[in-house]
Amino acid sequence: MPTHAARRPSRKRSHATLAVAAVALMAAPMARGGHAAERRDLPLSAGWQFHQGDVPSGKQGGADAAGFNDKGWTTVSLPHTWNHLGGTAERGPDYNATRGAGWYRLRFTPPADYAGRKVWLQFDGASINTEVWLNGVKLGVHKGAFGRFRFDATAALKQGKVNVLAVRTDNSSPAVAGSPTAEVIPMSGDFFLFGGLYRQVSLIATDPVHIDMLDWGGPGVYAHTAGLDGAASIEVNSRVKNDGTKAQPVVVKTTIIDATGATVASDSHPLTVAPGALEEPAQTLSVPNPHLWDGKADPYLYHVVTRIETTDGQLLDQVTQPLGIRTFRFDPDQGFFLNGKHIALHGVSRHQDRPGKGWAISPADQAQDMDIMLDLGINTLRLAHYQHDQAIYDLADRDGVVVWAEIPLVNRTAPETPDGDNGITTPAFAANADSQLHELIKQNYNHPSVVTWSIGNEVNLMAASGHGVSNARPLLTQLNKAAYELDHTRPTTMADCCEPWPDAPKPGVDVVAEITDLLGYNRYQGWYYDKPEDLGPVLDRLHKLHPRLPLSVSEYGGGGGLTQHTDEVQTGVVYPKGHFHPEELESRLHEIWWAQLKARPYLWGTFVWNMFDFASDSRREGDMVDTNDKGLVSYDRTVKKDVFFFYKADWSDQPVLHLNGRRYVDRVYPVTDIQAYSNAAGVRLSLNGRDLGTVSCPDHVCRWPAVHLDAGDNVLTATADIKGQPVSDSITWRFGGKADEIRIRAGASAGLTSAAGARYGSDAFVTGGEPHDRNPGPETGKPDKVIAAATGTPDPKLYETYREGTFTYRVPVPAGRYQVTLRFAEPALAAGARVFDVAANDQMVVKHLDVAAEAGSALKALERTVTVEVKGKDGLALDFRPVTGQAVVSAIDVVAAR
Ligand code: GCB
Repeated sequence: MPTHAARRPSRKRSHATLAVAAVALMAAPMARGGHAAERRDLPLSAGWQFHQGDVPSGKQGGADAAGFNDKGWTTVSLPHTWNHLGGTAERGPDYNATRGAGWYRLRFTPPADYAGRKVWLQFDGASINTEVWLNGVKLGVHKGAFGRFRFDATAALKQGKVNVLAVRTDNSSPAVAGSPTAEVIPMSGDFFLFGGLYRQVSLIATDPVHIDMLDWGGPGVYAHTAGLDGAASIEVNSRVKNDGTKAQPVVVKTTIIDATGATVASDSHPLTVAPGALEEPAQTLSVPNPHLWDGKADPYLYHVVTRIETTDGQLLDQVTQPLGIRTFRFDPDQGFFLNGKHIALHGVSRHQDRPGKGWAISPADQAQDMDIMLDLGINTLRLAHYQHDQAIYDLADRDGVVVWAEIPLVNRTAPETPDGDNGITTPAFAANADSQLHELIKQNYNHPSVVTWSIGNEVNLMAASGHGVSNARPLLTQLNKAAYELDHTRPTTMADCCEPWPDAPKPGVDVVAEITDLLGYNRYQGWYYDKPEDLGPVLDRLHKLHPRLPLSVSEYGGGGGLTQHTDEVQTGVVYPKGHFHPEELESRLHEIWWAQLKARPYLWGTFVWNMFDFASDSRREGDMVDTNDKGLVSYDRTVKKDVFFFYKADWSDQPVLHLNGRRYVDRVYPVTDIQAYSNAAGVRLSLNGRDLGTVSCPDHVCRWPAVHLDAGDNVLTATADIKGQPVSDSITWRFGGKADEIRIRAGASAGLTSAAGARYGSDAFVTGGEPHDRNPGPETGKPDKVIAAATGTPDPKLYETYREGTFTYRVPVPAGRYQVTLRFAEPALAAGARVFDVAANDQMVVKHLDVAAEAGSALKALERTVTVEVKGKDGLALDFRPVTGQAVVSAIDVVAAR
């Protein structure tokens, strides 16, 4: 098992402090003598009747009507979704990706003390469009799957009686003709939009004079640090609404309390609110000697408590909000500074779904996610591609994690045309993006963890892939302006995929850089395009292009299947949308990427795509369906992939020692490299008790090359001493083969067992040439390509891949006599186009071979078997030397001649 140190005591302390503060906050209003006027909040979680699909509404007897018979519906509790997909090899019987209407109905009796008060229905998030009726009276419609929203339920509510709440949610795809979501962002994206009441619903009672309940779902109290110079000057802007019929003189009492609950600043602001009026008092409070919110080093939290009292001290309403006093800035050359100190922000992006539950996750799930991310050692988090539940922003505040928050403007800046193109930005589309931006900013304004608002992700992707023109700048400019108006304290950002280079402009694809204050680039060098080593140079070029723009890498990542393994990374072909995503490749890519990112101090932040595997119904790749497998952790959160420990070794201050390849147990080759991730200076490895030596771990990667495995079980034990603490990790591999039998599948990243039961490992032990695979696997959403099979063999799959060029295999077999079988199939060329020799330990064994000529045509299997004597310890060298064109080989069997 890997060694996991207990959480640092300092974090434990901050949890304890928070608990004390919470008790103090709840106790405060009661100490004033108790009163019916206090705000009440009743979660409506249990006892809902649910129906998937549509039922008539809007006429007598419809499902919106109080008297509708919903007996046959299913009883559910919130949070809830009907959708179910992702995380499995095949779609199971409970697979449900239906998009459309889902109805919910609830009977409830309001508490007695709600009588005579304003009553509100609050939805913490419902997907995508939500229509709400109370006792048959329509309260309103909300469009957008992620923000909190409220309706005034006072007039429709029946006190002391059973009330009937009816809710129609609709997560129809915007792409369907006439869809009610056609102008509701996002238009598309690589994530599934789960439907339903997937967050909590509650019934809230307030006094008619209240801290505005209808301010874009926001708290109605907004605090920011206006000055920090010895003392902190905190400006608090509140919204006080009088829904009563009489003018009400009130005192707006705002206090700032510290983490122990002690008041450190207060201000009272008397005013009179006319009936129907909204007052917006601004108060400035001074906190002497402020204790700063200093990221993970010290995430110290104050709270702002705003009370609306009558002039004789009776409480009418109260709101408590987090306050972190801090300054931050972004520098285009030096990155991010918090409270004047540089912090290299490194972290992940996260989606909010889980297997079985979809988006309907619990507070415990949120806390577990944050715990796993903290264990990894993140100090920044991109909450992609939309507003997440309040719980996760609260946790980020508590734990000092710096947050990138964003709206779901993804892939497109306009509704889709019937041809699937990016269309024209309609007023309703722009208004919806603007309203989701209002919700995001208002609802999260007070979280000290949030440092930037993102107004979009890859908005010109469709245009860049040939689907219309992006026409992104007008909408982005408008949203950027709106973000400033809502919050002048935070810079804006966005994530860009597709900026054309100045020397290669793409008609119809806007350059969107330099609209927002900051920018993130989503980069997939070595996964979707280019080579992994290209990442750094591409970023340098972008930095040069935008020298005053602080840049981050908002996404980088590659897929990793837990059941898919390769013997030697990057000797075979891996298709990003193919069925084989070996875990080892994901690890290796991150090693290459991270070395480049770490060396570029101008980046203000880096965000791995993605923390967890997540559901995406357009995917059928790696070892799963409906799943994006770029997570560092499995969809169900139970498996930390090897690569998790690579980052943990660098980012966390816990001791890390993790042997890689723990899921590739049944080994095919008798000789293999062994690798561990560790932050130890040196790590010792033993195999079945035999010492394999101590190695250093440059960049946290420890390697023992060409280790000979034993027959049967191989217990590998790594040990180290990290800062005086002994740590160890142990795994067991099995080797069921023989030391003098090696079968190599050339050009392939996956191994294969032949029809006769012979086990081939993935391409290995080779230098030179290029791997090729004729079978690219699936393209998104389409059936797998059918390719022509090689004939004349019971194993056509073996001939789908090949190595081509001038290359040498050094097969690590012990001295002895071997039968060497070389397997070929000419991939495409006619006789005469390709002729080559093969030498075994410098002796010519195949001369002037023309595979197409000898087999009769291309795609026909051809074998050559030779007997070779191997002397000494260096094994067998097989040189493939072209005479005309390039050499090829599809498989090599080296088997002791017995
Ligand atoms: C991206 C998108 C993200 C995808 C990711 C991927 O650039 O922003 O939503 O999930 O690529 O895995 O392809």
